[in-house]
Amino acid sequence: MSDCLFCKIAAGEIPAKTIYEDDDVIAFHDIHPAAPVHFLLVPKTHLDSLAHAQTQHQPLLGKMMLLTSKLAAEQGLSDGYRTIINTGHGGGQTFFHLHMHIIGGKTLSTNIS
Ligand code: IU
Repeated sequence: MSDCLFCKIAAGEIPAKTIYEDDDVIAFHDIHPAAPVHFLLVPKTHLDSLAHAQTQHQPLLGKMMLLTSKLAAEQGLSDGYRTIINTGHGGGQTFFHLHMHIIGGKTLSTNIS
């Protein structure tokens, strides 16, 4: 999507603090970290949200899930981490290009609301 900032980051048109990139995904540090480590894992293809994913995206979504442990380990999250995908306005999503938050580096609350 031409006016999507995450698409522009994925295309290398806008800089980000990138920690990982391959043909399918890019991961970069969140500009407003909610914890000592907070990065986003973003598919390069534009999907507004998880609710827009279809069967054809299953391998991509699986890849993202499996990548979290590798990237979390590389960021020093040896004691664990949290993954969050906010979906839609009601789910707290504010930026409408699918992204997974990976958060850690402190003991996180067990309250997920
Ligand atoms: P949400 O799940 O849509 O609420 O999260 C959007 C996140 O994207 C939020 O944590 C922002 O700080 C983050 N973000 C960013 O890292 N870089 C940007 O240029 C923009 C948003 I716009």
